[in-house]
Amino acid sequence: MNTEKNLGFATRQIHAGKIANAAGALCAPIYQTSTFAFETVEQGGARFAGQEEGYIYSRLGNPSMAQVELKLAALENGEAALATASGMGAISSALWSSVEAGDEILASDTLYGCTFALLNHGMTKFGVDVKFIDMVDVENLKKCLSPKTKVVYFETPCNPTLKVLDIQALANAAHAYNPEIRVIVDNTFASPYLQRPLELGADVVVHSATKYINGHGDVIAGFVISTKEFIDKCRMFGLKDMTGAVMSPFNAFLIARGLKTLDIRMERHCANAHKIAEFLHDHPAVAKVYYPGLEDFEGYEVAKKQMKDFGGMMSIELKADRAATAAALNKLQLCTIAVSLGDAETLVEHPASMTHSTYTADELKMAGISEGLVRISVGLEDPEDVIADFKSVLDTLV
Ligand code: 3LM
Repeated sequence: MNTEKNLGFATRQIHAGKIANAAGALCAPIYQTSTFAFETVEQGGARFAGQEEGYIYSRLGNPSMAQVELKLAALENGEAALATASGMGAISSALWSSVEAGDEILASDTLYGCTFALLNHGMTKFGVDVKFIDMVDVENLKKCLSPKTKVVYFETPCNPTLKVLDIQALANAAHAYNPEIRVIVDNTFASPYLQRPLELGADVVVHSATKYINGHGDVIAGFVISTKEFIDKCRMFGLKDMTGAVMSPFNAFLIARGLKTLDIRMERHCANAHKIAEFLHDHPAVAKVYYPGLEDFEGYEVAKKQMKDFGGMMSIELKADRAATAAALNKLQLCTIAVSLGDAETLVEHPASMTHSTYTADELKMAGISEGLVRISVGLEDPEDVIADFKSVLDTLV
């Protein structure tokens, strides 16, 4: 489909990337194949040499993955996209395609735990310098930019404190210093329905499609979205040679299916989260609610400016100590204690001991992740039922 730019978001999430199939199946078939037949030896050689379009081998491309790549490019308003086996596969394929020994990455001080581990424990082993900075104040970024800086990397809202970073201001600052700096934004918490970093000046978007993009808690997957030039590099080097983190055709099928309802799921996640955040905000057992949609939250104004709505993620700190908090949460009946996010089920987890256990105690402090922080991925249930579940356990703490 080549008129995608003129179509609305809902239409694109359903129709973009449609590929023709011989039987006329409404839902694209699953191309469950590792390799593709060449008509001749010459044709195979021409495809390897890039002289002829066409599939070669599923680590390099496959129609099932191509369909969802076109969808993600259309939804994020990028030229092209690359499907990967996981969010970490997307992040590592993009980063290994961007830096080499001696280069520097400036990264936000609050990141998903494994992204932090990749940067802090992984890439530094191979001669890449990584500095973690608080990017709420753009001046902090400006002070750290240097001729060695090749990548500026951040999430917004950040996992797990929901810190909101000003994408346009950060991208402008990086590009004013050096237009070649690649600004990479992890858009997992917002999804392209709520926020599109490329439209705000970022160069690359990465996603854990395990979350809202798929939305049903049954897939691990990721995407990189950017210019065609960078995506070609990620595909033919970052993915093909460095990580090998290839999405499976079946997961591509599930993502195409999940994407059909992305907008309506996000609207419900946001509406539910708002009600739950307001309830928690007013509950006497709760010390603080971290939700960008609350007017007294630090990131409210920037979130309002760059997001369509405030998302389905929040964190809370309770007044009780860690043991009492855990004992109370263990009594939740409807909400599930689990990591991951963006699913139909409301999921509750403890970042310090789970998603962010890759941080040391000092690193947690630096990132503003307190020992007692509890993260909630608000699901699609009736919000009254989720509120009643929280009320029944929180009331025991007052
Ligand atoms: C989590 N997060 O519960 P995968 N970027 C962001 C993420 O939140 C994640 C990734 C990338 C969680 C996973 S913890 C073991 C479970 C902002 C994942 C990585 O590789 O698809 O898991 O995405 O916060």
